[in-house]
Amino acid sequence: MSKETKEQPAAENPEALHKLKVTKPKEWAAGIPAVAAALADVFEETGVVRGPGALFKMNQKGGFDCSSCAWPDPDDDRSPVAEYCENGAKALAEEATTKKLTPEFFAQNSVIDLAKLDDMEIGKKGRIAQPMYLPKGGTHYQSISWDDAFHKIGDKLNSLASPDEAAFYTSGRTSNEASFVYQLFVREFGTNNMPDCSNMCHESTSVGLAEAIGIGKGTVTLNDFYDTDVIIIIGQNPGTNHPRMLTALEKAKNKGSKIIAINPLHEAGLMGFKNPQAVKGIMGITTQLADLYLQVQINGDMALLKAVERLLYDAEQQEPGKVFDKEFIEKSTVGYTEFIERVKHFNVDALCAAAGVRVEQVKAAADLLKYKSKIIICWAMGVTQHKNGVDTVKEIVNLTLLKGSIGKAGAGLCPVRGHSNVQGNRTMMIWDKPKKEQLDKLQEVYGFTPPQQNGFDVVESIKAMQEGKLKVFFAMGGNFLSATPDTTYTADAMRKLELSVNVSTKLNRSHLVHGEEAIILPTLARSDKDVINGEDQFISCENSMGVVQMSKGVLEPVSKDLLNETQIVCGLAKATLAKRTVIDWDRFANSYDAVRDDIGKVIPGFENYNQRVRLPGGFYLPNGAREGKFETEKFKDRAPFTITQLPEHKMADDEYMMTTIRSHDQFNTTIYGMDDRYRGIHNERRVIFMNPKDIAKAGLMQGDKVDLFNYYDGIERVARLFIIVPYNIPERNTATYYPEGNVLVPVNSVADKSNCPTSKLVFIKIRKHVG
Ligand SMILES: Nc1nc2c(c(=O)[nH]1)N[C@H]1C(S)=C(S)[C@@H](COP(=O)(O)OP(=O)(O)OC[C@H]3O[C@@H](n4cnc5c(=O)[nH]c(N)nc54)[C@H](O)[C@@H]3O)O[C@H]1N2
Ligand SMILES: Nc1nc2c(c(=O)[nH]1)N[C@H]1C(S)=C(S)[C@@H](COP(=O)(O)OP(=O)(O)OC[C@H]3O[C@@H](n4cnc5c(=O)[nH]c(N)nc54)[C@H](O)[C@@H]3O)O[C@H]1N2
Ligand SMILES: [Mo]
Repeated sequence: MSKETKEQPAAENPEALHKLKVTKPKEWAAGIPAVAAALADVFEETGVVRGPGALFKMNQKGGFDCSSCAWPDPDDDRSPVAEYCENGAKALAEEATTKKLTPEFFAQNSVIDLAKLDDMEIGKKGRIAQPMYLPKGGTHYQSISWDDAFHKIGDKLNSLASPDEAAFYTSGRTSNEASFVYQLFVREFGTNNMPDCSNMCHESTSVGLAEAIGIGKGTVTLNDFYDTDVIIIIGQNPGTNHPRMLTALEKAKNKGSKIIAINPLHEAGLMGFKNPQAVKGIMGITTQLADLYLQVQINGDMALLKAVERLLYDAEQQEPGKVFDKEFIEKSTVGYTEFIERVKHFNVDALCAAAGVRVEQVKAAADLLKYKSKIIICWAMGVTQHKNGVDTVKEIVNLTLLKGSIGKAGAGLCPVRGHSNVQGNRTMMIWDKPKKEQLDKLQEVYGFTPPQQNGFDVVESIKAMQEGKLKVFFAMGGNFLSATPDTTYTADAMRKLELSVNVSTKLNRSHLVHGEEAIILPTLARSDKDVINGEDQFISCENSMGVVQMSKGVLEPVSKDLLNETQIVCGLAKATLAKRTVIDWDRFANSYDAVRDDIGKVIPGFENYNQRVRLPGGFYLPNGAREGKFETEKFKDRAPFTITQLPEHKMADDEYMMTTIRSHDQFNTTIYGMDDRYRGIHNERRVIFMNPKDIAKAGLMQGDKVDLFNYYDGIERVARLFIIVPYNIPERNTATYYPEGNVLVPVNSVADKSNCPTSKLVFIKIRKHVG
């Protein structure tokens, strides 16, 4: 065998180091450097005319929705020139690039050679400009017509022994319209195998909130932030991942709200903010954000919440009726007596020790909350990506219920979503566990019988690929290989597929680690003009607060050979289902209005969709919990208190907890640059943040090169070549960047009930790197 056929395309970023420079971490976020960094990116990637012009349309009424995160836009007073952030601008630069990947590019670069590049280099190559096909045994992608691509996929799907041998993944950027037709096609084809990025993200939130308050979504609106007394931010880094949230926090602070941050790292964006869009920020004046910073241990959140509950209970005993909202508890909850019986026995000292936070600090937090009930609790991945993620979400609800901090202005639950339409995807039934009434509705409206049994989620899909139960994997966006846990295992699983297909804007590693045959289908990005039959079109998305809004791209697409995602689904549906379909796919492909009409018939809350989506600023979806109505299945209009367990972590002397985090220069697996400015890291991603005492105890030094490893399920997993960076992080806690750390996250290490990989806690050991 020649070397080329023996070697496999690499599953990971190569182990190669750049020239790391470490500076002092920052104590505030945004400001002039942020805007400058963003504009430099846009200019470089897109040319002066394309980028900045498009930026002004971002997040404006009638403009396009930034694809970077799901933070909402202000309902009314949007900044006339700029309602974007540094990272939104970087996201735009990344997709609006004029570089494109021609068939010649693929002829010159083998798949194996492309996989030797690092993730940033792969992504920066340019936009995919035409459908590409990698035949069985092939070394290079070659161009293929849309028609041939659809038929190849359709024929393969039809050759399967069962529709359940295929899985259809979704990343969270897909519009409501495309999501709806996608799930409709997949269900008419005959499977519920619809894993999505949510399974690795806020699934613990969706599961926990559905059980606790009757809806798997948050309850606050943006205006609640301007009418609240205390905002608690747990396991979320808004300065990097939701920068526009800082504007809301600043406004809340100016109106007198207090902020409590709970995080093992001192994140710049939680400490201070210079608003680049206010004169004050341009002058360099910083707003202090967090009034109290609780530097918990990784996964110490549950212990901390319980300690706060116990302190509040004591305060309530001293001043009955002043601390807990007894009226609300009586009227709207169940299980208080049993719950409080446990709280009475909580030991504050032991809980604070388990949380890794000093008792006085926790008392200060309880004091801030004591007489207040306008409390908003925000959270993200630091809460959900844990074995006990669902329980921690429910403990957050418990605290909210004690205080009556839900169902009224200025208060409520605020899980901050990631991808710009991840919440909308689920509303549109992108779900491996659809509810019976949802499936019945499809049957009623379309007349076919949808599959009834649950499908595979992300982790189940990976295992099913390994076991040969899945033969075709189709991804609507995303980068499945690099986003999922256990990179080596997952790559091995993906190589066993007969066909892997990715609908994509840009090249990524999931196109390079492939099944026997592979196809890449290029699509329009959010900022691209979408023209059907000579008319400019718009799509719509749902943000983190349940607002559905239109989004209209403004840039000329880089290639004439791109289809929008809805057209791709319709083309594939026709090629696959042919005469057996009961749906008029051409009607959908030719008109988003037709799709929206159907959404209105199937999905609750979307009545008159076409009319309401055209209102400036869009419309709010119904949300019972927001009005204090808890449509829980078991407890009829009441929210239950949940009794949760405290997680216990036993570590060997040479073991550490490791969490995986995003740098300031990435969007998930898309790497914009090698810096993490706020944390003082420059020009390198293969770093491990460690407490200086741990470094000394282990006989290591700053700058040492190490390998990280663990033995879960009796398998050795090794992440090679990381550089030690001393950092302000609790002892025995460490952090690495995602996706470099993913090799260490075992596929079987998942959250109870939500099956979300425990990306925020794996146990590792550290040894010096040899060689
Ligand atoms: N620019 C940019 N924006 C993004 C993304 C991006 O990659 N880049 N990704 C998008 C997506 S899909 C998502 S889901 C969100 C993610 O947004 P975040 O959840 O903010 O992102 P992470 O970096 O994963 O980690 C969040 C924080 O959790 C802390 N943390 C880690 N472990 C723990 C713990 O055990 N307890 C507590 N309390 N904190 C902990 C980390 O220190 C970090 O500050 O952002 C979205 N927006
Ligand atoms: N260790 C660890 N692992 C994690 C996480 C973590 O914190 N730690 N976070 C998890 C989370 S929260 C998430 S959400 C997942 C993310 O998982 P994914 O959503 O699968 O990953 P992304 O990196 O967001 O996907 C980026 C790719 O999407 C494609 N793309 C971009 N825009 C479009 C578009 O408009 N249409 C189409 N069709 N394609 C497009 C581009 O090709 C790009 O390469 O990763 C998870 N994995
Ligand atoms: Mo996410």
